[in-house]
Amino acid sequence: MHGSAFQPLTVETLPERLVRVTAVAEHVGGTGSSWRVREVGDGNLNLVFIVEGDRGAVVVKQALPYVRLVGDSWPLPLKRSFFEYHALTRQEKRAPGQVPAIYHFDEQQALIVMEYLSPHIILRRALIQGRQLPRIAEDLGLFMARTLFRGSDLHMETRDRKADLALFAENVELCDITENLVFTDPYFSAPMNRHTPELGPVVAELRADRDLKVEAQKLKHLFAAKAETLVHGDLHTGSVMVTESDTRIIDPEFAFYGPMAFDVGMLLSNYWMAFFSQRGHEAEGSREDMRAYLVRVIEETWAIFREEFARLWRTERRGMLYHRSLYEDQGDALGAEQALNHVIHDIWTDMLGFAGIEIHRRILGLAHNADFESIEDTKLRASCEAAALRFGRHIAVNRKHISSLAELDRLAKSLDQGL
Ligand code: SR1
Ligand code: MG
Repeated sequence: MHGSAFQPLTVETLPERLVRVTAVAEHVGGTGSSWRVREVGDGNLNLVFIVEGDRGAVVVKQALPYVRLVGDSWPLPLKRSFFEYHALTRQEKRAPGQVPAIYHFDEQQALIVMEYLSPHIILRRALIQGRQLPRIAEDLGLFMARTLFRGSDLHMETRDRKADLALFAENVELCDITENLVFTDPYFSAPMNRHTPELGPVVAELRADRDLKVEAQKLKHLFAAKAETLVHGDLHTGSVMVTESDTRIIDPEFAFYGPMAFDVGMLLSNYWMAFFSQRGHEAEGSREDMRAYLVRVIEETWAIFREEFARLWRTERRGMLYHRSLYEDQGDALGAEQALNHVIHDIWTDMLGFAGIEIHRRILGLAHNADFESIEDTKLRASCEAAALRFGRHIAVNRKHISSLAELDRLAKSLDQGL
């Protein structure tokens, strides 16, 4: 099938079309006719198949020329598969073992054949079920520090970084989705928006909030202009697969050169949304433990991120930024520490802004989170969402004046209790 025009796969056509791809046949084993194929894609954009045979299994992810969630009225370039492939290969180098192994990439067919992660499940589903995964804070804190630091001018040869900046700069349409769906649409009645009906008054309040709208646009400006590192670009809890002992990060098709704080803010905001949704999942018992767990995960993720970032700063800072000739080489290690504190402080401040805006778009925009959507009682759902919206507004607008997560833990708890 190499070199032929793009054709979407189906459960029926996949064996015949992939059986001659050595990497697939080797991992799956047997003949194509004995393969068991399921389509399991539940994301917003792509087809995802699990292919099982005598020897093993693989995942086949194929882009479609449109947004799956909306249909062919919203075309989307197949090239997102190319960006995903190149992001995965870089992430594997920068944070070894934390992304699925890639077995085969076909640019024309926009498909990636990769490791089948089993018995992993999507982190978002695990959190909705009330499962407390012991590894996520450490694994994701390390993943973010390593990929964000090592993809930047703090670490890379600037020629290589600029080449990657140019490569990923073409991921225009996926950035456009984020620019509109995350930073703009939630703040006016954009045609594809939707929200839980009982939220009407809160939504009107937020859309009339001048300070919030200014902040959202400042954050959009940062997102578009701060080409700092190769970000994952869509690092929510639906982009993470987990078991008790393993954490893998998937789906970096939104990757581009953007601000480090974007990935960190998106991930933490999804934990905060999981926190605010717990009240809607208490039919089978209190989720108090789960809320305490999520607060710990947020604190530990940030602490691990900071520590690992600082370690890399001290040991792998060999790019053109904050060059050692200005600090350590002059015996001024303290100067390097001072600069590090400034960099971390900027990430902290911007992370809070991105987190607040991400919460808003998941409740007011097109693409919602199952954490809230799976709460059937719309009155209860709206009360969880309203608390999250208020929290998001607070952290986005006041981000320069928030100094600790402890302060935010208290705020989250009191908003959740309707205080
Ligand atoms: C139209 S795509 C909607 C959302 O799905 C992806 O996972 C991204 O988060 C995007 O914003
Ligand atoms: Mg995705």
